[in-house]
Amino acid sequence: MAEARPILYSFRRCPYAIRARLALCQAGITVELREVDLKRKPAELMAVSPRATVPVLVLETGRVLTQSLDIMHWALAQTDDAQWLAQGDGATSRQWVATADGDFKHGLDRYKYAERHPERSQQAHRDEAVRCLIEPLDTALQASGHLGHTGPCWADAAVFPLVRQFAAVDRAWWESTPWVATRRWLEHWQASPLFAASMQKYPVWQPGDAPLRFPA
Ligand SMILES: N[C@@H](CCC(=O)N[C@@H](CS)C(=O)NCC(=O)O)C(=O)O
Repeated sequence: MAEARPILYSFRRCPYAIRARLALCQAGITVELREVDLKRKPAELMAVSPRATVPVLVLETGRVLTQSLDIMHWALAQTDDAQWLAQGDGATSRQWVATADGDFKHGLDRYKYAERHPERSQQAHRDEAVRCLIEPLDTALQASGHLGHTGPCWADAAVFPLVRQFAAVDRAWWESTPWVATRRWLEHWQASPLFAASMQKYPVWQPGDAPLRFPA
């Protein structure tokens, strides 16, 4: 009989789903992954989470986690060998992530889809994102190379997928920028086995499909 596992509704490129998958991998938790087509959300997802954003984690108990940060913290509360929770000073880490998910994401979306936001130039949107996150992040990373006390913490894993998206909008420009510590930090995360495991490709889930394990 197939073993019951938590079910993760996910979308491969979504930065919030990436942070959730990073934490699940880091904690060594295996889930059943259901890749979602965001234009055709499955009824099963809508039934457990009416807002139906991804990621969503449905635990064996029936408890439903609909926020990526809740999934990260749930996973790391099970197993946290590298001390991602303890490494991240609570208030400071929460502030980094709040800025990344708030003002930075606002600027990132407008920089990435500048044609939909002609009220300002693409560069003005990019500058906004740089000012609120990239510059302070670079200062912090110059000191230690990560956001935790003596090593990476959950905030590194939560912020990194959004910075990855930002860097990818104009790779040549990003490579020319002076934020060496941030570029190095991004490269380190992108080259990590954890990220590779988190980015495995899955076909879009259909009801009745055989369960697919994540990580594979
Ligand atoms: N606050 C949520 C945000 C999740 C989110 O916005 N996910 C996007 C994909 S990157 C989504 O599901 N968009 C589809 C929609 O909003 O209908 C979290 O941290 O999990």
